[in-house]
Amino acid sequence: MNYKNIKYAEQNKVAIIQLHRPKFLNALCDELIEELSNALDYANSNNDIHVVILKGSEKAFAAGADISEMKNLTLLSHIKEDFIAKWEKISTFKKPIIASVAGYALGGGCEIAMMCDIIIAADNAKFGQPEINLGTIPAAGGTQRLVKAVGKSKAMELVLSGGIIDAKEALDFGLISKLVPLNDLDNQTALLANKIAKKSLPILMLAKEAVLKSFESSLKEGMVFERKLFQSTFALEDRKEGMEAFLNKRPPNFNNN
Ligand code: DAK
Repeated sequence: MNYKNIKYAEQNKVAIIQLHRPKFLNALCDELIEELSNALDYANSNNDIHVVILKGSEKAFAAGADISEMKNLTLLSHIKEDFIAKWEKISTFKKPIIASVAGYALGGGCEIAMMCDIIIAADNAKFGQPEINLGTIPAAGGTQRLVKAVGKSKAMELVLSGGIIDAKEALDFGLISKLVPLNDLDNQTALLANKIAKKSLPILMLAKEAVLKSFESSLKEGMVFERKLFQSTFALEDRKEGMEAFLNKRPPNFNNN
């Protein structure tokens, strides 16, 4: 695969996608988003891949959508082409995806991190939705997912002021799951990814689907959905294997069946 703006690697059952546009702090140009979307399709099609890590550089996860590309867009061009479809490849990806964030995660960068299932951040990470400073507003979930992650007041503060928070504040508000020293970020992300990758792929995907359902449903609907997915795990060999392995005091040998 020949990518210009990202790097793709596989290690065991983990795909690592690195945003790689260092001159522009990984600003998310159309070509990068297209490549990212293709890499996710590839990771999805490979049944040996159980987990994806999305990362940037030490200085920037991504400093937002590419402002030089955006500046000439018009209302008509937005109406003619719905740019969000390719971005949503991340939020609709069915396998677990971990954002490993160092440096700036601003605007669209913060939004794609929030589209991932888990965010692990280095101590130099900075999060924000500075679109207001550019005379616009977030467009890839920044006004929606941020509220669910940090609550209304903090989300309003960030969206209305364009302010930036550091990793400690992001941890305090629940935007990220773990804060680690920069030099330990890759290691800590890999540890978690490898732990998840050992599980059964279909069960992982069902578990992810069940958790995501909570964003769109009442508790009652979510509970019904969870129960249906729980019941469906009983159609899988891996469910049988998991329980047998426990009772026989041995590690499970999942085969994705
Ligand atoms: N776009 C384009 N270029 C960028 C960029 C960006 N977002 N961020 C940085 N760069 C470029 C800079 O222009 C500079 O290029 P040269 O001047 O060297 O050619 C280079 O990267 C290095 O940046 P700086 O010199 O500015 O570096 P500093 O360390 O001084 O500052 C900074 C770092 C991150 C604080 C600063 O670069 C900055 O404020 N960047 C902009 C952050 C920002 O406003 N981000 C939000 C962009 S709006 C949508 C989906 C999503 C979105 C919109 C629509 N649809 C699906 C419809 C998202 C919108 C956004 O993200």
